[in-house]
Order: sequence, then structure tokens, then C-alpha cells
Amino acid sequence: MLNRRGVLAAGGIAAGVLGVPKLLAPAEGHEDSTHGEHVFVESKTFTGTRPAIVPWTRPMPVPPVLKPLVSTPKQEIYQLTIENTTAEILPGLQSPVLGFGGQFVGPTIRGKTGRKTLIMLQNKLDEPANVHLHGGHVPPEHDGHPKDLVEPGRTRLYLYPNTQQGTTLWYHDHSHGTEASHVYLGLHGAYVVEDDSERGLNLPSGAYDVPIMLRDIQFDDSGNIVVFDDPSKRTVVLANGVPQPYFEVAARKYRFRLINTANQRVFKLKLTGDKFTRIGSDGGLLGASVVTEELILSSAERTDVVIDFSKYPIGSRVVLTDFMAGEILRFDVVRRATDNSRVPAVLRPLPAQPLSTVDREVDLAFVFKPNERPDGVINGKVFDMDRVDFTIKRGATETWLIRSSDPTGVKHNFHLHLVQFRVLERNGGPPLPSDEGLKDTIPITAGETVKVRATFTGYTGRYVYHCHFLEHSWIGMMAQLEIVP
Ligand SMILES: [Cu+2]
Repeated sequence: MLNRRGVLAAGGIAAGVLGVPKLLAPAEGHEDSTHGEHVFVESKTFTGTRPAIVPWTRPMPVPPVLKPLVSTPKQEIYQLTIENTTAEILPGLQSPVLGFGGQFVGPTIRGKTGRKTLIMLQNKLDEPANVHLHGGHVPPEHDGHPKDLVEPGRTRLYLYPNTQQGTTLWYHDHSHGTEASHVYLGLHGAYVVEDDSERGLNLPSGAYDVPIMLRDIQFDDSGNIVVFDDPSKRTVVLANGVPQPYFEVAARKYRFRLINTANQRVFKLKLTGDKFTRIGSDGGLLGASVVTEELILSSAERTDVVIDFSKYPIGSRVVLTDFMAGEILRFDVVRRATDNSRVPAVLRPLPAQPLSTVDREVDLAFVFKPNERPDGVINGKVFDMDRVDFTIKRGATETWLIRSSDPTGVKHNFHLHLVQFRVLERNGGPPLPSDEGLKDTIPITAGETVKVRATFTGYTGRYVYHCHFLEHSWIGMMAQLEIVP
């Protein structure tokens, strides 16, 4: 079973003397010529032949919504565990995984703008873990800082004020040094901020508002989960924990909240014979809906889309595809349903941005050393949780030039805690369509520069920013800011 020793054993990383270890290159088709070391979870459970995945034979689960212990108009209190559990990912095999609430993927938490969410998180593992609300505007002591760990057997209270507008967030482990293995093995779940002020838009809701968490995973020939090897071998793509599932839909509009929970992967998604209507980004609704054929979704990014199945006869099938993985999810139109929802062209104005008073540069890269594991660095420095890299005045608006000067050509994936930013420029030109709206995570290709602007409202204290390819942040590609009065 997975224990501390197992996780640590799996934490070996191959040092590429001549180039990038494969573990560090995201699963996106870009590969170098060096070889990664094959590292497996310590004890293999399965010795037979890996069961074949037969597409479209299992339904896509909709993660259950976590029920509060206490619910008042001002706050809701939840209990949540982190525990060792099993999940049937490959047919007929119960794979050892980690799960919030013992589930793979974790239960969906539905917060509400203006009402607090309190979570009593109990760590039932035999090693430290924690939780970070990705994209959440939360006090520093509740942000799941890598140093703030929940020791084995202990319970810790997390407070999420939900002072931000409605959006799709997710929660995941952020423990120092074990985040990559913990998230890969299952510590991820959707967190939806509902917002009464958006009710008038009449977007699809209730059973027609469905989070879909997409990620990849690698199995060996016997069906054991391979924790750290080569991301290009993470060829099995899961939608809410199941490979190539079908999802039965009514012939009407649905809102899907797409969340990339993969450790390091960029999805490029399309629909067979149809288009997406994109309505939301990381931090909330877009100013206006956008009809698009392709969605680019890097690790930890979210995008909300509406798909209208009303034009299809019963029995129709619409497939979600990825440029690398191929067919990953099939929507089966199985019944008619009334539909009073709409997709307005104009959604919600993006908040105005004050003038920027500070310029900074953030450079993501690897540093190679002979015969050793490479370091991930930001502005030349490996993460040190006792060092403050940027001191920021509370309320300041700052412009950051994010760059990847990485000589290896490996893509990175910048994530800023606490606040949402806006992408102003990419390589001196306009942002990509996928950069639009309120953002907390953006992919960045080697050689690129991306200019972003953020206003640091709310709290004082220390937060991290890092590469959200978790095998990169894990080896140091993370830094710390402190917001001061
Ligand atoms: Cu990176």
C-alpha cells in the first residue's frame, strides 16, 4: 500500500545529465532525447495483465456534492478527510489512491459568494498533507501554504470567506515536497463558488451544471499506477476519474466546468461536429460569451462552457477530443427536456483595473548540475519558505512580466495565489483567447514573455507563486510574496 516510505521512494527523480529528465517535460508531444528513470509505487498490488479500457462502457460519474454539517445563511461547516482508498480506474481493478473524503475524485464543494465555508480537514494518512483552494481569495493561514501541514491523525480548520464572485475553483494538496505525488494519486476536487448576483443570467444550473475534472495517469503492464516516470506515458485520460466514459445528456443546454487537474499537461479540446460556447475562465464569468472550436487548458486552468444539445436527435453522440489523447469523453443524447436557460452574449463586466504602480519580472527555469537532480528556480533561486522574494503593499496594483528563459525548451505554467490577474500581452502582442478573463494560472512556453496585472487586495501575509506543473514546483520552482500594510 501507499505509505510514507512508498511515496518517498516514488519521489526519486532522474537527473538528466545532458538534458531534461522526461519527468519534467509536460505531456504535450514535446520530447527531448534523454531517458527518465522508471520509478514505481513501492509495492505492486497487481501482477496479472493490465485490463483493457473499452471506450464508452462506463458512465462518467458526477462527483457528489459534499453535505454541510451546519448550514446557515452566513456560513456552512463541512467535515472532510484525506485518506488512503481505492478506485476502479481500470475495469475490475481497485487501484490504491488517495482521496478527499475517501473518493477519487473528491466530492464537489459548493460555496456561495457572501457566505463562509469552514472545512474541518482530518488527515488520515500516515504522512503530512494539507489543502489549498486553488484560485481562492483566502487569508494566508487558510491558503494551504506548503509549510502549513496537517500532521497525521490531526484535524485542522480551513476558512474560505467566499468574498469573490462566482467561479469554478478546485482544491488540492499543497504539502511541501509531496504535493506532486499527493495530487497525482488523487487529492483533487472541484469547488464551485455560486453567486446569486448571476442568477438573472439564467445560465444552465442544477443537474445541468456539471464539473468535469480532466487529468492523465500512467499504468504499468499489470495495471499498477506509475507515479513518476515520463509524463508522455500518462496516456490514460480520466474524466471525473474514469477513462473514456459516456455521459448521458438531455437534448438541451448544459454548463460544464472543465478543470485540468493533471500534474503537467496541456489539453487542446474539441467537439466532434460542434463548438463550445465559452462563458468563464479561472476567476469567473467572461465579459461576453465566445463561440470557439478549440479550448486550450493547461494544468490547473479552468474554463466554463455551454454545450447546447437541443439541436441533436435522440441517439446522437458528441465526442470530446484532445489533440494528443484522442477521444476522451462521449456525450450521449438520450432524452428530451425543457430548457428555460440562456447563454447571453453579454455576461458580466470584468472588474476595472487600477493603474499599476510597480513592475516586476518573474523568470521560470531549470538549473542543471552534473549527476544530480536539477533544480527548479524562479529568478535564479530555489524555493525557500523562510525567504520573502517580493514584498507587496496591500492594495497595490502591479504589472509582472512572466518569462521562461529556460534553455531546455520545456513549457512552464505560472500560478499566483490569492488574487486573479489579467493577461495584458503575450510576447508583446495580444493575449491568446485562452488568456481572456480573470486568470490565476497561465501556460508559458520557453522563450515567451507574458505581461499580467494584478491588484493585491484583502489580506496581509505570505503567499506563494509557482510553476503549476507540480513536478517543477516540487523541485523548487516556487517563490514567496509578502503583502504588508
Ligand atoms: Cu515549470
